[in-house]
Amino acid sequence: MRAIASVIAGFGILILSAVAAFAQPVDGGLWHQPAGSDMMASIEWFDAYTLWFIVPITIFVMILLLIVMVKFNAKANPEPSKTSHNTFIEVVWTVVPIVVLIAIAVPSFELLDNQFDPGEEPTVTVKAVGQTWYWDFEYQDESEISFSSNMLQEEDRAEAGKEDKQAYPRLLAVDNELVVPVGETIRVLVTADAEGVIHNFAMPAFGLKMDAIPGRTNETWFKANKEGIYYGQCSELCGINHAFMPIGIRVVSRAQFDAWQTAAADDLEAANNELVASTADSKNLKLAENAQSAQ
Ligand SMILES: [Cu+2]
Repeated sequence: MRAIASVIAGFGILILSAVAAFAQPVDGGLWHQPAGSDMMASIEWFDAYTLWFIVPITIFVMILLLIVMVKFNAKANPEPSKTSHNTFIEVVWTVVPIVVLIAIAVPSFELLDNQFDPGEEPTVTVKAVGQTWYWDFEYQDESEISFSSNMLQEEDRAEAGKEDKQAYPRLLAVDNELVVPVGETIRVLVTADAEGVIHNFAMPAFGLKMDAIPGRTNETWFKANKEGIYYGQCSELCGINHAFMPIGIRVVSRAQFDAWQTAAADDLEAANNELVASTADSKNLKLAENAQSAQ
């Protein structure tokens, strides 16, 4: 009963967090986080699509096994059949798997290809460098903004204006989020400190996961559908503080992004504080809208 209750609660939180656009893991969550990009929506579609093959095949094989166990055990069937060939069955069990594999391979390769090629020129390019144990972000444009992003310490919450634990969850919130504009293609160059170890830059809501390897630059991209704060974590076991190097991406409007970039070139902390304050306002607004529509 408690398990069921926690699953239901998990869905509740999932829906709530989708409304407030803070993508993060939830207690008792069973499924993917709500998709924050078309790429993630495609991955979810592919996940459901393959289940249409996996589930019937599993049930079919189980039924065959049960028939064999019941009908053809030594007791029920003491005189075994001496059949060694059956052309029809052999054709069927060759052709059907080929058809199934093609039906899975075609959308799978398409998805894989899309993950490497956004199909349009990115408007923002950011380099993400895995350090032991935090992330460095460097904007590859004339703003030349670069900063480190460390996990938010509990004692720094008040000063950072990040007391809201839904928007800034423990162990996921960071001091400086990566800021990007909504609805635009963001190129991410992923690497790791040359003296360091392998990390992985991952953002579940965007269907994003890329190894950060010292001495090598991997390229990936994402396009966020909705403004909000999205959380991911280093996803390659990298040492003692592996669990404490979260990734926070703040998706804002183009106007907010331009204002932030101009301000951040001078004073990153002031520019970030501005965004923290504006998100608090828009969140209150959203909650107010929900309360109204519930009435
Ligand atoms: Cu790690």
